Amino acid sequence: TLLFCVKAQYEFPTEFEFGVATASYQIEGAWNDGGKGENIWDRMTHQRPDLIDDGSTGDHACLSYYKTDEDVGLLTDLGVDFYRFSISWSRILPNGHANQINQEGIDYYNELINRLIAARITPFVTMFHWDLPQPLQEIGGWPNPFLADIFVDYANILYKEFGDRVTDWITFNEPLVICEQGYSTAGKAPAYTQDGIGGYLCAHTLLIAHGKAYRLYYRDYFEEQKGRVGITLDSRMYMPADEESQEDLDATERAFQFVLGWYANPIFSKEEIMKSRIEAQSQEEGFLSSRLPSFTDEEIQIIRGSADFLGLNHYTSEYCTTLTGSEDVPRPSHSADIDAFRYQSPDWESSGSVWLKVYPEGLRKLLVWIKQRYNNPEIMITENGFSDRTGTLADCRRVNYFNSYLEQVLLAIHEDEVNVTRYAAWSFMDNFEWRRGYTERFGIYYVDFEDDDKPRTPKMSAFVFKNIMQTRGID
Ligand code: PNW
Repeated sequence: TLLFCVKAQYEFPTEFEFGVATASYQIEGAWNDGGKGENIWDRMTHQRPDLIDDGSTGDHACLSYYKTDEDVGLLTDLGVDFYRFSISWSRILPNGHANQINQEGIDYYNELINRLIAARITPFVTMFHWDLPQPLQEIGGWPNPFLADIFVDYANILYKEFGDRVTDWITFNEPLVICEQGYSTAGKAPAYTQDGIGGYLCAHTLLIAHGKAYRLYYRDYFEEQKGRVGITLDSRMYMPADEESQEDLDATERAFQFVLGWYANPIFSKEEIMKSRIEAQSQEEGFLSSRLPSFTDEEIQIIRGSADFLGLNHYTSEYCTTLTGSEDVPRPSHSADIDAFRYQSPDWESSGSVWLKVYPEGLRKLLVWIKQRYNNPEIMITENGFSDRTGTLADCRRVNYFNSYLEQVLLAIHEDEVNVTRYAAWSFMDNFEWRRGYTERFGIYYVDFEDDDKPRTPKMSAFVFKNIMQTRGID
């Protein structure tokens, strides 16, 4: 593959910060060590290896639980401003509840946080990146509204234990994936298939949990800790198949509203377009009330405005048009509620993941869309990255991906005046890619999973990323 020679005309502002991202279950390993309890990914990978492409588990993953020193050393070499990682709920609270705190888990994250700070790297902490304690699944998982308060108890412990040094918090990573894939389409643990119902109940609890965790911070911690709390949402850029077609424009709008708007509207705006559509669909389907639960006035007040920044995970884009009717869309379902046909251009470069096609301009367009629709919030790009299946160290295609997407970030900052302040590459290192196991690699460091010690080696993209951070430009 040839390297494009991109020389961007703009530079990243001095305050703009760079980092890399990971998630606990994807890298830590030590699944039953250090007093950790079982979570839903432990359970699913152990009981249903058929659901994982290579039948693998995150039991050992990158062994990051044992490599705090080494990993912070690599981050120091790389020269990142921050490190985005997630905390394993079951490592802190083995049974999910706050009655039993696992001190070894607290010690592990204290060590990581302290070493990061000593290396002048800001810890950027996600409270929940999909690894729900199994006992909380046994009581229904996120569709159970009581999980909101159980989550807030967990968040409280994190603020109390780590908040003197951690000032940048993300409550949830990608509620859309947690709810849609976890409870509706079986794409992620716990792999339930209550499409059109489970996902909406899950989202209802998550939004309340997020809002309450945010309010708790400002009630009990902000004065002393002076930090900020946000949420990370994932979205593709949605574009009309034909810009002249009102039907395609409407389909695009519905896709945005049901993916990004589902979570962003209650927090960042007052729009509530999903309500009327799901109400109407539900009625047609013979339900006695809407499949979308509604919030009380009090809950609306808690959720509205409950984020200091919008974390954005973005990888790829899609065109939208109307369904022809011949597609096999089940009812009820989130897809039928959206009522749009979404597809990717065959001209876009492919990757190691079927869903990930390269369209760099999509990132700039999405940033502008968010700026316009949500009143110019502070946006932190909390994930963006490219997969392959080989793990080659000469990862030119990943280098091209970062160069071209980051160039679009520069254009968004300088030409569109979008308030984007951080960028995190997904991922720091190759890791357990959920249902794809170890078959797809996103790392800028290669991990040899065949070797029991899981050694890391920088890929070309690590050197290029380091250069971008140092020079503040793309060359
Ligand atoms: C992210 N999309 O999810 C997850 O946060 C990571 O844990 C994961 O390893 C990474 O993707 C790579 O798969 C995504 O809509 C959610 O295109 C949504 C999208 C992509 C990735």
